[in-house]
Amino acid sequence: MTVTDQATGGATQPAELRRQGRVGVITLNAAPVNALGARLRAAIRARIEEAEADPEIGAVVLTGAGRLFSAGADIAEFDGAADGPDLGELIDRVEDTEKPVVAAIHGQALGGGLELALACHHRLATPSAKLGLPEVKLGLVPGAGGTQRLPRLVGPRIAAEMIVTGKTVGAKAAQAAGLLDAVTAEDGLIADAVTFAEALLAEGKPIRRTRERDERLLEARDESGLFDAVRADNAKLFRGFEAPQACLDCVRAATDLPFAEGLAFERDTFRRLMRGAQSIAQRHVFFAEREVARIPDLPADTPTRPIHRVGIVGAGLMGGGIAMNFLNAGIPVTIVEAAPEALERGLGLIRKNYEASAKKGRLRPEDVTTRMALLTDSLDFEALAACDLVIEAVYENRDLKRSIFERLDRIAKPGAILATNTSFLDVDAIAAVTSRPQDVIGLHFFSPANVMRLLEVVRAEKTAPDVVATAMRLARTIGKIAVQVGVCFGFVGNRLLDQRQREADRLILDGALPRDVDRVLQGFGLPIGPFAMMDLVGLDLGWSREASKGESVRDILCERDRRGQKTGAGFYDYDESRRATPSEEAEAIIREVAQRRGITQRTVSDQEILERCLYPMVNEGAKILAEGKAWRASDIDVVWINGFGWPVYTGGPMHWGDAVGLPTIVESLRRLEAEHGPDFKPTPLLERLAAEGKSFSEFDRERSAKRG
Ligand code: 3H9
Repeated sequence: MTVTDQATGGATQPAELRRQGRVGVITLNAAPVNALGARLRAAIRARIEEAEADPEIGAVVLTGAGRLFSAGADIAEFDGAADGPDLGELIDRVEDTEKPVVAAIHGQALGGGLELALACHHRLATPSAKLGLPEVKLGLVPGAGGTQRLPRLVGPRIAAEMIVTGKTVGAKAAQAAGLLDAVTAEDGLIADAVTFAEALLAEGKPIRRTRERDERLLEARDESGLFDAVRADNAKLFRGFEAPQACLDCVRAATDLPFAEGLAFERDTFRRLMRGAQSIAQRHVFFAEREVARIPDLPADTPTRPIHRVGIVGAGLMGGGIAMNFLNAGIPVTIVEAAPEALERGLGLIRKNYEASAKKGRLRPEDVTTRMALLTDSLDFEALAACDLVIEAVYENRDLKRSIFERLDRIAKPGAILATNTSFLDVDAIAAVTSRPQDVIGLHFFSPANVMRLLEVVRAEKTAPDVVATAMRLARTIGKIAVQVGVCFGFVGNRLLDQRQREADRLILDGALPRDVDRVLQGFGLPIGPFAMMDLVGLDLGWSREASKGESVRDILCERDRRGQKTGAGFYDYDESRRATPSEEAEAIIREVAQRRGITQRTVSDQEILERCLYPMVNEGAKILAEGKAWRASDIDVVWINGFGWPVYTGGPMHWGDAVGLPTIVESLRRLEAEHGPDFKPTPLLERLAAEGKSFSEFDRERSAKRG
């Protein structure tokens, strides 16, 4: 029986104390990730007090059960008033313990989990362990002493870098930096930690508390400009986000203030950020990205089909990018093209991409060889017969895609999944040309497919549940975040994009300049404005001179060979290094088209640009929900954050809509409808939620409760 069992009469505890000789081993045991919620905090405190009171115990080892040490504070608690001991107080209490405490880390020690370890008197970890303070990704600073203790162990520069980026470090690097005392054997963590604790007892040295160590802090005083340098090195992370600067300020406080004052500064900063809109949005995204994997009508034990080989039809930019995802995950790929030159070009591009990664040190040269060796190319469609999943990735043409599916139906082995990478087309209609619509699904990758995290899993009317489950599982294997969507024009991502594009196109006729629209949307936090985006993609995508009526701005730009960056001109002019400047010619074309259409141009305010571009997206999201094409509003947020770079600190279009206030959006849409027509008509669901004073997140909660 453990010491805890004796104390609790055998009931399972979230933290247990077991004695090994003179060492008390406290094990955190709160599946799945040992999040430091109220019960676990209370249990750790109780076990520490028991160990301290037990005369048989001379030293303590603190470790985690399951696959990791601890994922940190329980994020779900942040929205309410937390019970039990405050995490910061508990961590201070651990540091105060009169017997040496050794943290024994495996898997991961993240956020509050690492902060707990920092307050232990010594730290050991397995070689595969990862340590980090990722709070910044939740719009927070570490709030339980991490910004004060970490610089004392590793110095302010490494600490600032870790805290501002939220990146984890491996055990070896952590040891080199001074964060770990030693790296243990992979399988002998507890035994090594107990031996380490026994040695401490034998040595009888005084306890070494992190808060009392300040030798590494002097570095910041010696290295002026250290914090500016960290900011400059990570400039991208600071754009629009509040937390990274707050993280730097806290580490600076560690170097400038006595420990207790630095700690107080950190706690105030943490509390301020936790209540702020950015952290609320980023926490929403954290949970939304996990919720999205749960498909309400698909039980968790739905069987999946084995995928040993993937076939890809089309070796273009998209097909090649898709292939790389599977090769990276060690899954063999057969890629098929119709013409030898196209196949050659496609393979060359894949190799070039890998070689570029190797050059940048992101890939070992031998990995390039291994990955390319998994790739089989062919000009013969029959080569796809052995594949368990075939993804069609040819250009967006209904008849072409249908004919490919007719051929696949004849060739593919029974049970093979047949997927289309269409962005807009009707997957039901594609499935209907086969004799096995239950095996057909849409897998909509986003360009560049080897980089973008989003995958829309388009479930057609007859797609079998195990096909959907397989797609969701596979997405995880290749590192994508999959969102299950229903069949409709543009699915979720492009359907919202269409709304924005329509308004952007109208706004420039009304008098806004392309650079105004781009500036406002970039200022909002989107990575690129709609016109710069069109120039980047190419204005002639889906345009042909023969079909051009020369009526729209785009038609005329294309006719004048202003097809975007590749021709050195589009909505903007470009120099040799593709730097954009406003274009007189493009602006004259816009004025000309406006005049022809009888539009009197006027000054358009930034607020009008924002509302006209973004409110219809929220409205369309509501329509998608009402039609059941997405399971949750938060799924739509996940699509736009991961597929289009919507700023995560606003939580996605639907969460942002909630933050603006649905009644405000409805009121503006009604006004815009009166001024500009029915495209702005608020959808009934949006009107209802606004009238009932509800938000999309309440809508999600209610829908989920109804489903049970
Ligand atoms: C913090 O520590 C603040 C302190 O500085 C100060 C406080 C005063 N809390 O991701 P997974 C859930 S802030 C609550 O699918 P994986 C997660 O929702 C925290 N729940 O697994 C999921 O639940 P469900 C700083 C959490 O193997 C389940 O666990 N720490 C937490 O792909 C499995 O998660 C972080 O930011 C949590 N802290 O990845 C680390 N963590 O099954 C956040 C996880 O119901 N966590 N859950 O959907 C992670 O990065 C990943 O979850 C981890 C595992 C790498 C640990």
